Amino acid sequence: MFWKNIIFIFIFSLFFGFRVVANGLPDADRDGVPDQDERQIYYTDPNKADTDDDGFNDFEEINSGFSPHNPQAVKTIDSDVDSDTLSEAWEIKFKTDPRNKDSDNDGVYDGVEIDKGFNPLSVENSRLKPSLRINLQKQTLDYLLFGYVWKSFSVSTGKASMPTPTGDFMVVNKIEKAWSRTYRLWMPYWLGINSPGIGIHELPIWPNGYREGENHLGRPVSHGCVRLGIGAAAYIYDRVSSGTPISIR
Ligand SMILES: [Ca+2]
Ligand SMILES: [Ca+2]
Ligand SMILES: [Ca+2]
Ligand SMILES: [Ca+2]
Repeated sequence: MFWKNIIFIFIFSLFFGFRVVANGLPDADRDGVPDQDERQIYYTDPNKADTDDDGFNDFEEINSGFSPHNPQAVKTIDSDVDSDTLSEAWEIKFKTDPRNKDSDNDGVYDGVEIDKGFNPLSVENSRLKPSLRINLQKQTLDYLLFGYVWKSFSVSTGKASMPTPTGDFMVVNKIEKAWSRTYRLWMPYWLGINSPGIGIHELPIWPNGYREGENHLGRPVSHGCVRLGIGAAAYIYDRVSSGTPISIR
């Protein structure tokens, strides 16, 4: 059976001028990674099976999570060949060039653009479209890009008697310093969601300057809102807009 397949592939290759394919797509160096993926996703050499000359071909390295650009045995998640603060694993997800600090040549490094919420493949100031995921059990808020967790923060959600609603929501308004008439305190970096009276905001501040609940993060003690720590709230506020989806589970 094995030899029958080899003979078949040989005859097939003769007919098609030795054009080799992977997953039905052209694969010039026969390493199992199609030419177009080598050019557009992995930035490996489509005409050289072992781009980094370490004895393992690109297909083997990519599929076992090792860097095809680094001759050392380094995982893509730990490899940053171009020192743009973005690991190769993330470069693959964003389809940025792991050998080029600034894939779109707009003067801002790939890792910096992504962390600031901008598209690293566009010289226009186009924004990435993040989503938020709140886990009530773990008391965490995840900030996701392309469905992957880019940042995760500790939160305080509603106490048992005033639980945070669960389901799929979205951001409906943003107020840099919102005032709660009910509780008479400030809620910095307010992100209202489409559930009445519920939002995501920084730890509240009383008019006398007292900051509520700095030790509450990680515990469900709020009145239903999702409280974020100092720094974390501003980070999220700056990167989401009306319409950003939020999952609360
Ligand atoms: Ca190939
Ligand atoms: Ca290699
Ligand atoms: Ca890069
Ligand atoms: Ca750039």
